[in-house]
Amino acid sequence: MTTQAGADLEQRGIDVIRGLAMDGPAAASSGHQGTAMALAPLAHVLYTRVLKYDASDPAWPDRDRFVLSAGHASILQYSMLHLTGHGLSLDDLKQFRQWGSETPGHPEAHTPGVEVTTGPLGQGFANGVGMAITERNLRARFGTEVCDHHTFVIAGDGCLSEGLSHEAASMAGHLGLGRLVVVYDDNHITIDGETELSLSDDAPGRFRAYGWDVDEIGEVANDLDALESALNRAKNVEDKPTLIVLRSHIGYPSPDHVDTHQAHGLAFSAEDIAKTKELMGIPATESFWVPDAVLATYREAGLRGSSARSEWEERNTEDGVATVDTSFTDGWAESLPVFESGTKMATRKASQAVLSALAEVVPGLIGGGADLTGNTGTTMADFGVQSADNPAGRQIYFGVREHAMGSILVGAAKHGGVVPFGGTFLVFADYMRPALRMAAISNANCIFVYTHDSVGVGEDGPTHQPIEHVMSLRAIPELRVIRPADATETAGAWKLALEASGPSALILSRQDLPVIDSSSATSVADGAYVISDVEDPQVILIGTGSEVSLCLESASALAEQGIASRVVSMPCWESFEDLPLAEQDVVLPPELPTVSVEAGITLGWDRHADLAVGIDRFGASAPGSTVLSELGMNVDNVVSAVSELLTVLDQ
Ligand SMILES: Cc1ncc(C[n+]2csc(CCOP(=O)(O)OP(=O)(O)O)c2C)c(N)n1
Ligand SMILES: [Mg+2]
Repeated sequence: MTTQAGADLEQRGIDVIRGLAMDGPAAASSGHQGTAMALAPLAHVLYTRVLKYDASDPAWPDRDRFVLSAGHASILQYSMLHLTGHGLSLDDLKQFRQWGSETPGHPEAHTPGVEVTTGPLGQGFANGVGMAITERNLRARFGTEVCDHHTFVIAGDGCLSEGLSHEAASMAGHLGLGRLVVVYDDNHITIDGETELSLSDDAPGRFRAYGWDVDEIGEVANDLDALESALNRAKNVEDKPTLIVLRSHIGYPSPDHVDTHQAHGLAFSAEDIAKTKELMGIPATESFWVPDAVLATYREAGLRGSSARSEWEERNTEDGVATVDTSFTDGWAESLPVFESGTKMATRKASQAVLSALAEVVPGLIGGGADLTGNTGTTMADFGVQSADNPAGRQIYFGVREHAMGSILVGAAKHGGVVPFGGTFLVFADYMRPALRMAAISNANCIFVYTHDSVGVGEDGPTHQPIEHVMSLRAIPELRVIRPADATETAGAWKLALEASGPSALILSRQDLPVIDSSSATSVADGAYVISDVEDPQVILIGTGSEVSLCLESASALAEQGIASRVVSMPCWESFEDLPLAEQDVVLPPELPTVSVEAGITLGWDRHADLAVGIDRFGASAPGSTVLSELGMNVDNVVSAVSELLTVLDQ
């Protein structure tokens, strides 16, 4: 039973959160108080009555996951992390949105207690689906002794409007994904104004049709017990995800701005803030007011999971080290396959062979394709298909949902305990680009498998032939883009992706490529290496992927003309550029002219090459080898480009 004094203290806590929700944005002269204020009771209930966590160890693997998909309301999450003792100080709150602070504008995964980086609407929703898939999968495979928790998401009108949430909701419904609880903050307001300007979905009906459990709890945004019972009921739904539809009032209890779109993000004036605080009965002109009694109750709540955590640790660690590694087994890299030189194999096929060889020894690998599973070599034949009936299945059929696949991988990676991968055609990386960016920003260890990597795709034509894609992926900071030259380098690419931190994109061919004598799996980690050399090279040909063998052929043709050339395979710009300059110079001595050859746009190649041979137009429908050759990916064209460059340099 909650006593009156207890109830008063809880209400005071909520007032404090609402005060902080106004003070943070006011101090920064930017930020979003409206939803943070309205949802203060929900956050209070989550952190004091529902979530399983131990603030003294925000990384405890078996904690409940909480995702603020409506990331603009970050001040709400920061306030809770401060109050519950996750390590954010009151000074951190005062530094809201300032350079170098732990309280950036939108939640970033590096802040302790923030599970995923959110802000682009819909991402957190889909990340939550990825987390819930992962939790259920690990629970089914390793038991509740190891993994036994829930995923909670707060999503707003914006999140539910984005196509991404539709994809992810459809997938979660299909999978009967229990223990995923999404609270829909149904406040009828977005930035432009009332939702009726642009949105008239029947969201509950839509989610029911997706196969969700839907609970329309209505006008209870300030009713702590109603919120608690809805969350606890939803938490116990094991066979479906739950959408709790909560009618809230943005900006509540501001006397002037409640239910207005101005409450969303227009900073309240000092007067607005004072009036609102007065109404709540807290010091009207004191900023960042947190009385000791309030702090003490939240700090106590912050330890609510501490005994569960220590029991978990007793079961699952020895001398502080985890006894079960759900991701890797010792010596896994010894299982990487070796490919016979002289044979021919598409790198997508080689990638499938690598995945098949690693699946047993890298138990963390879970994933599949977006309805192109066989085509992209992302089959895990012997490990079961993920479904409501078989949550232990490691093969995930993502369906034709590239964007959700990307964000689910990010959620899975940030959940931890798995190494998620997902495949589609390279050209469709565009459909999931926002997720790639989020993977990179949040350093998520996921592997994106992109096949059919050039106009070599052939007959499907220009809509299916990537042109600008490889370079545009390289433009994303912190994303490792690896385009192996052959099967051997493909094994090296997987090793690099699995050992490195952060996301990797593997760029693989549809067409067969020769397995090159001198290619090296280990050198992939260096990003670029000399794959064929001569005594005194006059020029260096730099190739990636399928164009490395073209460079080798071109080097032979150049030799016949008396031009001595070195060939460098450059599977990964990012790794190469991480090498000290002196080591880069050994591969590409600055005094030697360089020509790059890549079946994609030339934009950007001036970084490493004096002349770029590439394809700066859309492709065409014809057999792949024809399109490649017609668009300049042939020995004659490379040889004449080199001759031209050497002539110019001679003048
Ligand atoms: C993908 C994306 N598009 C646009 C925005 C800019 N934006 C931030 S919040 C918001 C809409 C807010 O509506 P809602 O989700 O209902 O949040 P509320 O105003 O109710 O807090 C928009 C458009 C964004 N963050 N992400
Ligand atoms: Mg809204």
